[in-house]
Amino acid sequence: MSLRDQAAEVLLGNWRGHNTIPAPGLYPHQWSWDSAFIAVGLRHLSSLRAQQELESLFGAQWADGRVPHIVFDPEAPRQGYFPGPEFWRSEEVNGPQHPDTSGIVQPPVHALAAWEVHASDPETSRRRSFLERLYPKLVAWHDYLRGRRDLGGRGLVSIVHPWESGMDNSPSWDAPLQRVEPVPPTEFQRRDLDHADASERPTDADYGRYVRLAATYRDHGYADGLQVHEFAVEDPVTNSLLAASEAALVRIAQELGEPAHPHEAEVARIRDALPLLLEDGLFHSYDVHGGDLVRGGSVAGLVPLVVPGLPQAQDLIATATGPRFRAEELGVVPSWDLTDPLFDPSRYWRGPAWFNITWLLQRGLDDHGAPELAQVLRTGMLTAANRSGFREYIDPRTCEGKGAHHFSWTAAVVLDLLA
Ligand code: 9YW
Repeated sequence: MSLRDQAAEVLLGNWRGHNTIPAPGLYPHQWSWDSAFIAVGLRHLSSLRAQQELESLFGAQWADGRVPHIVFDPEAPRQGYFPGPEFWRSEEVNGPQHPDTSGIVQPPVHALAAWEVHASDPETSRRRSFLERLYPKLVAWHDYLRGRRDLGGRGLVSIVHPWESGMDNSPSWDAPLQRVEPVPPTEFQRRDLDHADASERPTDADYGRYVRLAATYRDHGYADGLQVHEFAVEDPVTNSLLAASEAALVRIAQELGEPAHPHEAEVARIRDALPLLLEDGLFHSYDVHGGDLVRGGSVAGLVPLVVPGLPQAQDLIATATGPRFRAEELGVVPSWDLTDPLFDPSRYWRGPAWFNITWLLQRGLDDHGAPELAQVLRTGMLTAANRSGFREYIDPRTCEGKGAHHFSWTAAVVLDLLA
């Protein structure tokens, strides 16, 4: 079977009627940023389904504009995932008619995906008023982030939980997490270890801290403020994807005959604020409580390449191709600095390469005058998928597949690259 057919089989196999699960077993519900990447790939199989993927996610949007990081599938086994609906208790905020969701968010890549989905089949999109219906929801989502999450008052969005970064156990969170008292492992039951090797997953102590942060947020009725959030970190992925998504809103607004200048102004505003996170050719996170950058070598710091007109793009390209990430040589981009002792090639976001991030970077490279390197990454991802199948992540040095099998966004990225 061709790689394209195999990718299609994965995506269609993970379809659940209105949305696609990230992978069977480990991830039986709908995840927010997964759905955005999935929609980008799914549009090459069915523009209708790609639209539904985003519509179902935004159908679970909260009244305050937040888009939850998980929408729970009532049909999935109750005990399949921890923390499930009984932990988050979203119905206490949204009422019983609203779908059960988590209360935290993930990076805002959705407007970018919505534009790509529309652009690949404008006729179906217009016939279904896809953008007309989604646009106000996307605006409310961005307003939530801008309005409720500028916890540092510096014009940048803070994430309030490592899961909100999409890069759950990145070493970037180690220092800010130290303030958080872990919930003892006897008080909750992890489900992820039923499906994956403990050596590839976060430790119990980190998991206990994740549970503490989420429970505190819930117990404050999901109110946002520095007194609620012990963990408040300005993250380059969230902020640069917000800018890239505002750039997509410019196009969406133009398509709909709405004013585009507020979105243009937002792109410029975020681009101007981002250097607060820059040091030594890489963007870093900023720990709001500690009042300092979290210096380290996360691939998150290269993701601002997705921001149109980023003045620091050449510095980032030099860092990406230098000894810390060796992108040109490897053809994929490790999630953590290869020269750092914390680099671990098989533990999740502490070293492995991920397809969604490498996909974002190749787009950014094309936009910033580095099409050859972008092409190296495209070839690298396809070679890796050919060798290892549609795994959740890979060892960046050997391309050995790791984590979940039949992973949706890996298949989606491959479909997009082959289109
Ligand atoms: C978890 C679903 C999610 C991704 C995240 C990834 C992981 C969830 O899986 O987190 O249960 O640990 O880190 O980016 O959205 O694929």
